[in-house]
Amino acid sequence: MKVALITGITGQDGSYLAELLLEKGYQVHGVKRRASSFNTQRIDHLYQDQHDQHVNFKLHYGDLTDSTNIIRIIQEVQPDEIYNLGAMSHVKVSFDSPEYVANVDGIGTLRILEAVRILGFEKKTRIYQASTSELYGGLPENKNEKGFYDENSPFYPRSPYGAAKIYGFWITKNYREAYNMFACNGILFNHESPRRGETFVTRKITRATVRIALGLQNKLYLGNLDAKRDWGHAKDYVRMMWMILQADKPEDWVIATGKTAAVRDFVRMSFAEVGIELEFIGNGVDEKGYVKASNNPNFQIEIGKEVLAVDPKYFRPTEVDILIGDPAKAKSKLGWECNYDLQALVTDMMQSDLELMQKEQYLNEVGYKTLNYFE
Ligand code: NDP
Ligand code: GDR
Repeated sequence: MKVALITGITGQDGSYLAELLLEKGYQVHGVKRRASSFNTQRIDHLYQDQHDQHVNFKLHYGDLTDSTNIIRIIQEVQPDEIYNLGAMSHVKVSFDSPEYVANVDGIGTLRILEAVRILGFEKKTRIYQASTSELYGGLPENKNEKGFYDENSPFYPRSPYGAAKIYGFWITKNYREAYNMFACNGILFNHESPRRGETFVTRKITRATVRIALGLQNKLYLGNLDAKRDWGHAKDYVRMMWMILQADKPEDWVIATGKTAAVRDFVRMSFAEVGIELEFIGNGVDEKGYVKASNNPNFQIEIGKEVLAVDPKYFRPTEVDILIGDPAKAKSKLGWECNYDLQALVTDMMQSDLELMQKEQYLNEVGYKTLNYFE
């Protein structure tokens, strides 16, 4: 039985990856942080009675800022594969806590690599590092001749998050070259799902769209509607994480759909799922700063209701304007394909949020006021 250790197991990707590895017959260990309330919602369905001798899913308290803890867990688990997904992963928030992000997302990667080396597991343990399309920074001149970012495109990070992750990228590559370790970067473009954190733009949009349609929320406030992203489905991307560690040799890989769309398009597609058309004036907001609903055959919201507004507080000090990745290497060398296109992704997220919010609507109707704090 292969043994895997996942940092960031309570996050979006960690939860899908844990499911995939369990299906493949792995013993899965995960690092979770101590929190003042439960933080394992995404993996609760995988829980096994820890008193059972044959348990193959186990959680360990830990933190990427604590080397001794990382060394101890790796020593105890003796993993064949480590997936380092743990990170403070919100780009906007990284401007508020840049030093912490450097510590977790940058030095945290070093702590994993160094622990494997200190323990003498260089030959035994393969390492996946969660690198990111944020490394490219969206500079148009750095795209390849086909108009994409690929494994050879230069990096130019535009946030403390990107700057920390670029250290993680290079230290992973350096340990591969210096110590012959099977350590790989997956340069993943944005990937989303019904389990996406509520403050990333896609999930913020799908939640709010459903809540507006059900009368639970008045407006959706967003930042830059022009930003373009290459959005895929997390389920497709965690499959590629596993494939990267099964390859013949350690390399770095771009994972993307090869298509890009604006935040505005994602909004339009989400509202369309509940039968609401939006009136974008000249592709933006009206003179009062709003976008109105112009058609809603299925839900009881008034025509002309102002449902979307731009709030500059969501603008970033430096923005990544456009991302589009070239997954040609992953497709040709590892045979990776994605099953979800953007429409299928939006539909999946909207259906899931519709179910969730209908529960909330019911609770409201029977007298329970549900409050959801989210930015
Ligand atoms: P999430 O934000 O959903 O999950 C992040 C995970 O990291 C959570 O389990 C979180 O724990 C954990 N974590 C945060 N800080 C620490 C810490 N100090 N020590 C240990 N664990 C910590 O991210 P995703 O699942 O979306 O992303 C997974 C990885 O992939 C991240 O490294 C991200 O930067 C990277 N990435 C993501 C992309 C995407 O589009 N989703 C694209 C490219 C890269 P807790 O639940 O307690 O907060
Ligand atoms: P990103 O994802 O920064 O690309 O990082 P996010 O969904 O936060 O932003 C995407 C784009 O949408 C614009 N935007 C808004 N973003 C948020 N969060 N909230 C808003 O209200 C809003 N309005 C507009 C942003 O300005 C941006 O241009 C994600 C994370 O998962 C990273 O960890 C990962 O490395 C990259 O994807 C690839």
